[in-house]
Amino acid sequence: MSQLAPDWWKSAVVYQIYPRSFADANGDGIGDLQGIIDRLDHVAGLGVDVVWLSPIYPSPQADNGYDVSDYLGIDPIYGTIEDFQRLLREVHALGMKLVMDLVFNHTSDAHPWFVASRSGRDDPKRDWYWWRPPRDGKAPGSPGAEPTNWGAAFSGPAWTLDPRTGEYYLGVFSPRQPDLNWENPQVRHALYEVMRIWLDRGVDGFRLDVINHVSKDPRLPDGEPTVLGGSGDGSPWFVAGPRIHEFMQEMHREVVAPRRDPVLLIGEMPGCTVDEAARFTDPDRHELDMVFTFEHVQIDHGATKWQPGTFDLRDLKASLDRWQTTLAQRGWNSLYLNNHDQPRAVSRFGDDGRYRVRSAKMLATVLHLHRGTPFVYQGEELGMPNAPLTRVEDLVDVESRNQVARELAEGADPDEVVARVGRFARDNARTPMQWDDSQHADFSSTEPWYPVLVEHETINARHARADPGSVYHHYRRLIELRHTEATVVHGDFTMLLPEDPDVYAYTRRLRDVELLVLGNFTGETVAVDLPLAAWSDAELLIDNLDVPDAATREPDRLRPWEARVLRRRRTPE
Ligand code: TEU
Ligand code: CA
Repeated sequence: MSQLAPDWWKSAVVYQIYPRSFADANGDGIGDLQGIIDRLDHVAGLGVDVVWLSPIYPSPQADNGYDVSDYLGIDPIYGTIEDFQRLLREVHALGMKLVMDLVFNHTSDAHPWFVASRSGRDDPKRDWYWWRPPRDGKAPGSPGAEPTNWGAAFSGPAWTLDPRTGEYYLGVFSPRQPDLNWENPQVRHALYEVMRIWLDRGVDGFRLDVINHVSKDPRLPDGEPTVLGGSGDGSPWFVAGPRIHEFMQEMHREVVAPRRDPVLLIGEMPGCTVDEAARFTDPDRHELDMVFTFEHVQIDHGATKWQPGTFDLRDLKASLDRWQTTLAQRGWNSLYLNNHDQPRAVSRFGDDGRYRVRSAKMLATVLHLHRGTPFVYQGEELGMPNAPLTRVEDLVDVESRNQVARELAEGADPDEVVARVGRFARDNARTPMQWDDSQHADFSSTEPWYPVLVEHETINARHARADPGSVYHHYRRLIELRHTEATVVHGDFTMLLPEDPDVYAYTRRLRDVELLVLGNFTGETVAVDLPLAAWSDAELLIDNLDVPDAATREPDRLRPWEARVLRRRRTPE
């Protein structure tokens, strides 16, 4: 029997490493496993419990590794399997766990499985992917011959003609990422074997990339035409498709149930509703432990992420409250505002200018005191801001690059397109980690694959760790609070002031302890419309004011970007 409680992850904090941009030890300008090993003290110093590695498998890098050509290998740009085993030993020696990122909705088009599948209609692996003849007997390649009208996430049609066999294959993200056919049990069992092998190598769990996309409606119906015209929205036919829960329960039964130790399963689920998440994370259903949701990171999008939208704190509160409330009794939340696919939160929701440090701490405080497992994305603990995306060539990610190309082909103005697409471009969060104020921020000894932010001269890990008032040490204190105050992990959640456009306020309660969490999401001093007199004898657990401002703190007003967590004991009702 394992010493670990099955739900050990409820009091854990996860740190996400995007290996390409973390640390380059061999001087080729690209992050690698030895670089991670060299910097693990930075990660462990936060007190995090789990390290999640974005993909490090062999890949043509069409989507920076989310296009896998060998699920069991290590891409030479990151190192060798021996480097990986060393990294795993170091992570475990520091008392942390390691979670791998499995991309099971699709492989790379260079994966041997797909190479075989496309070689001929009679190949034994033909049915490992989604192949269909041209629609309605049309000539292959003729307009409208694609089997459905679906668009791909990274632009263009979701179906690609393979001239050799005159049939189309499905890639809901891109032609370089053909979707695996989970209707085929051979595919599912091959993937479960990949999981078993990584578990036998000693890893502690998996982040499952777009795992709610793996069950498609086999009828493959057309989607409603999207705002972009032409292509249809196929997502109703593959987001949480007809067999998704059957597949997740089978995965759990085949891979997790037989293991002695718990296996952490985090499902990334674009488009997942809170009711679906309740089903995926209900422990009695034996599917997943938690899901990565997208609802709260789409509230400031327009009709799409490429159309201008506005941020309203009330929308963020409504979304997070919905997820906290629905999953309160059964299921579990992941908590994040940053990752490799999102702009930097301090630029998006905070102030990356005058109040960068304070607003980064406020965002972290408000997020980490929710009920759920917090995720810290590399650089977030330094308060790293967005990248300066001012030229077309600054947008190198496949998603943003394709969007810009499509709009320029339609005659759009380059400066306008770059400014608008750059707002939510994934490139924002993929600038190299900033270790010190030297030329390449000590990320690499040579020109990095992507430019280091000029701010690295003042925003870097060396400065942060030496400064008790840094964002880094604030994250360390928040993580310590999660490990010491049971109310943070197990307390209930009550949103306050849902209609207040400036202040985020909620309570957490467990038996006789009550926490009040306050965050000012503006650059102005604001009144808190709550009966705070009742909290006058409460203990200040954590805040983000520097000493002078703290000395003049006002009980019922919050300074610009101020965060405040109070704790009091109360007689349970
Ligand atoms: O992302 C899933 C996904 O849908 C996001 O790409 C999202 O659509 C967009 O980027 C943010 O709005 C996962 C990985 O995290 C991402 O890096 C991969 O590109 C994608 O799947 C395909 O594997
Ligand atoms: Ca390297």
